Amino acid sequence: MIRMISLILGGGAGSRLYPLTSERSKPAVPIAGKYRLIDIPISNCLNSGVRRMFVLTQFNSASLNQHIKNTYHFDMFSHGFVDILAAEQTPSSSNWFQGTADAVRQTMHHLRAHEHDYVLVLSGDQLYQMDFGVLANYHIDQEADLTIATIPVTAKDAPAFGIMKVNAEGFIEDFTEKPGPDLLPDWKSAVPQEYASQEKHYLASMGIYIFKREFLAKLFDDHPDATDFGKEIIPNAITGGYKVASYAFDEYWSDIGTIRSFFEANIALTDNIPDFNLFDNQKLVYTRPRLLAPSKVYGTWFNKALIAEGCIIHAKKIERSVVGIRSRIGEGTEISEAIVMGNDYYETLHEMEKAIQPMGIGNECVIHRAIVDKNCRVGDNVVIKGSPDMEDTETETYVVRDGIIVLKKGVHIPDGTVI
Ligand code: ADQ
Ligand code: ADP
Repeated sequence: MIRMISLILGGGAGSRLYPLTSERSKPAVPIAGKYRLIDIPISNCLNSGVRRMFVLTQFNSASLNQHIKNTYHFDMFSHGFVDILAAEQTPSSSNWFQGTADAVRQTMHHLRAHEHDYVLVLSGDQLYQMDFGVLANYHIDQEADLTIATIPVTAKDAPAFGIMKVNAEGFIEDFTEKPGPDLLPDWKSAVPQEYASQEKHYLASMGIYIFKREFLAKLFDDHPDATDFGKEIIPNAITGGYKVASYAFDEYWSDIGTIRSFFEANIALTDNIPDFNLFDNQKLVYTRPRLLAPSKVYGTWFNKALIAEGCIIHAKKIERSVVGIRSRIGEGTEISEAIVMGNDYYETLHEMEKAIQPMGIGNECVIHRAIVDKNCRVGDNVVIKGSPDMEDTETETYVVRDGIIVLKKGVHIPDGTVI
């Protein structure tokens, strides 16, 4: 029995997922039609037998609280919990989490009440399935002070990650956080052939760390000003001569912390055999049970689509798209390469008649390369077509990032609008 507590880093101040995070904290962002980002690391923990989790977030939103409270119940014998710890100050206050390590440092006193030997630190914005029991056993076998999960990446991707050099025994000898492209050639590693053939020559940190309990406390004591794991704590641990091991992960793993990566990871779920498997009996992805009716469809042509529960769909065509819970889509509408997040509730017929536009997507619309956040009211004959050559921009109702149009939560898009 490995006594381990996990800390899930739920998001910093600068929000790369804006505008999806303008009204909710990052862990509450909906993904894959019916889940929320936080369900991914929590499910990985539960599937690995880790039942004690803290979610560290800059602010605590009502939807995150409700989701956690209504989803994760533990019986009295399991000693399990998912607790949200929020830095509830303003961005100018010094108590706001200053970085990933600072968030963990400020949380340490909550851990004391719980027996544990290891602390598992996870990011809240990644899509992957990992057995943390295997990771912990590797950490123990290596007799490491700290173990970092790693994966090979290409030169194009490397500048977004912590990159390391690993010796033959599996220990990290050198580490640099987000190296500039000119420094990169020095950081190439010998990687297995399967990765070399994909030009993945750089060993990247996945931002998944397991620390010996006392070692983490010692690092915080020795470096009282350090606020970030990648920039300060990890390089310090290595130069300090401690045993920092690399755990080579070789399954699917994707960062979903930007609009583009979030969009691509969602759309990739519609592949014939997606890299991330939502249909696995052993590795369930947990979320809130909602008791929604089955989706109703009228004459729609579907290809590669993920359709959540409770939808009423009259559309003409839905292709390579994710359609979230309680979506309502009108006649003649064509949706491709898009994420429609759905609605938080149903409107009554009376409410629909009184509204400027009922919630959902109207008739004869075209939606392509777009994300429609929850509760939007899109009129008839609306065209929303993103394309890679569009400039980043923001209006009152939408944001464009990397050629993807993101409608803000709950906005009204009048009949005939073309974006
Ligand atoms: P990044 O993901 O760029 O790199 P960072 O922005 O620090 O690092 O975020 C790590 C995780 O912590 C994310 O889930 C983020 O939302 C969350 N987070 C950030 N600041 C936080 C705060 N103040 N409070 C709570 N949560 C916060 C890191 C490592 C790299 C590694 C990549 C892998 O630093 O070395 O390669 O992760 O994705
Ligand atoms: P889900 O997990 O199904 O997405 P949530 O509970 O997170 O649902 O979100 C539903 C949100 O919608 C809640 O904040 C709830 O208060 C809100 N809501 C429910 N019914 C109505 C309604 N009739 N009008 C306005 N808001 C509603």
